[in-house]
Amino acid sequence: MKLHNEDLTCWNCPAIDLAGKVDFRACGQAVEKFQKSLDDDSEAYIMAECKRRPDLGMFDPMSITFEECPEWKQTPYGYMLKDMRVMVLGLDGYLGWTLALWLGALGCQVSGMDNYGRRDWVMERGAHSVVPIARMTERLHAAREVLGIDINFRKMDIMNRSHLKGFLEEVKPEAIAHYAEYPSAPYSMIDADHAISVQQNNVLGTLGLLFLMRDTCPETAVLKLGTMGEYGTPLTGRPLFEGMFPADAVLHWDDREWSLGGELTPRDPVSFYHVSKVQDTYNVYEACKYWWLRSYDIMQGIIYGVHTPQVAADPRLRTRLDIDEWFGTVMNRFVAQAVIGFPLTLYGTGEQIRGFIGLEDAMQCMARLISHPPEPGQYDVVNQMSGFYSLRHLADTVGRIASREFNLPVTVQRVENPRVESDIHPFEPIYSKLPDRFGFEPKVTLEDEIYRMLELLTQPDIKQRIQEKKHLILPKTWWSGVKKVVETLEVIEETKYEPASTAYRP
Ligand code: USQ
Repeated sequence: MKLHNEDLTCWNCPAIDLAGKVDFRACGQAVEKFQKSLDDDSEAYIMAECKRRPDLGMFDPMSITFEECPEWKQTPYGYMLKDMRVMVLGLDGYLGWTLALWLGALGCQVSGMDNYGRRDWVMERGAHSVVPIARMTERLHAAREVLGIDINFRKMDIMNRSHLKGFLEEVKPEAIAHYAEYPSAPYSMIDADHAISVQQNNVLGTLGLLFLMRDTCPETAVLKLGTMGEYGTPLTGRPLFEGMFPADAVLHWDDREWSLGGELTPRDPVSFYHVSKVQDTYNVYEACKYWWLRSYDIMQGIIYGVHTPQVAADPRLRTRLDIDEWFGTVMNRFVAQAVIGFPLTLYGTGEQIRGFIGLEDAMQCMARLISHPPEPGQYDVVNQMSGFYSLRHLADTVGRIASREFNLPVTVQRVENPRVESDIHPFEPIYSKLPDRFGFEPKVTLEDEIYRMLELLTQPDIKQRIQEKKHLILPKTWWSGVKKVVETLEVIEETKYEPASTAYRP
């Protein structure tokens, strides 16, 4: 079967060395020359060297494909550079830790940094990860002992540019996965101090990183985690395209027409956290334009789950799972609530629709994107999700599996919605790029992952940790600034599901 990236050439490869040979970073004319070389047989074309194969000398970067190059080897997710050096920023988080192990298992040389911010912010709110996580030294030790993965980790803050610069120069990453941001909308809405630290860290941290990449590793691709929430939920029902309008989109006004093809689509973020992600979008977009950096801006749907083969290999390798109102995402919260018999908290009508993706599928997408680097100067956007559902559907699915398979009685409650968001809205996300261009096929169904989460969270020690933080489940953070706990609007009576005739197993 044809691999999604086999026809890419050294032009996309991060091992290419263009510095000094193509001065397109400073001068738009070189772009023209390059275009010309693609269009006709004129003498103007780009020559490059390979950092991994200096023996090639100067060569035409379009002349060797990934399939032909011995530095690229086959993996389940496409050709991947041998021992590819991938740096994970925010390596201690829910996604960062999981990705580090996933890439290590694929044979990448993984490095990464973290300031342990997530541990601190969660502790500041009086919460904890209900899946206990080991200290970093123990995690690294277990990764080596259990999986044979050596991770080059540094404790570091993304805002400390001189430290990060030194690390980038030392590692010379061939791809960067950037998760080193605050991930929470409610946290950013607590008060001015929280909103400011979220925007400072997210926006300025990313901006600083872009400058460092320009100066230390301009051929490296950055996979920047954005969010589907950047688009909001436009009430017109306009499709949520993948970052940019498709080529045939047209603006029609006053009997005139203009092409919108390739322009960034409107953003309508839904919290100060989501605003920080929109600001990142523009900063990354500009950096690709000014300096020919390469980036995939990943508009990820709401993530859920606890399972990958690596994090499940040993209790010390597990990734964190938050269920409090600030750091718990809706699915993770519903499953934890079901485990302790807490009525599932639907905000407002519960008819809100969102895109979702399971942890393991998100990791698959990241591996595919890393193996398929953008071209120099290419800023591209993917909507990373495997399906979309109403929150009520999610609550119902959790209820069904929890009661049928785990004999847990489940009640659902509608509570006042502390957020400013549309309760009832159209939703048409477009998410075809990952399947069409990068070969992504979701592997984990909603039901499978809910089942696996229930298996883990019903373990007595974890259940006990959920119980301990039960008082942090009902939200207190109102977008309006009001200070009170939400009230229950309606209790939807216990949903009874007969036990399945045969046990459900993913
Ligand atoms: N919600 C409930 N009950 C709950 C918690 C949330 O009904 O107990 C509702 C919210 O009102 C919202 C939806 O569920 O309509 C999603 O809320 P969430 O807290 O799961 O997710 P959100 O705040 O949107 O943010 C999360 C991540 C963020 C990521 C985003 C993807 O925290 O990092 O960017 O999901 S997305 O929503 O697609 O933008």
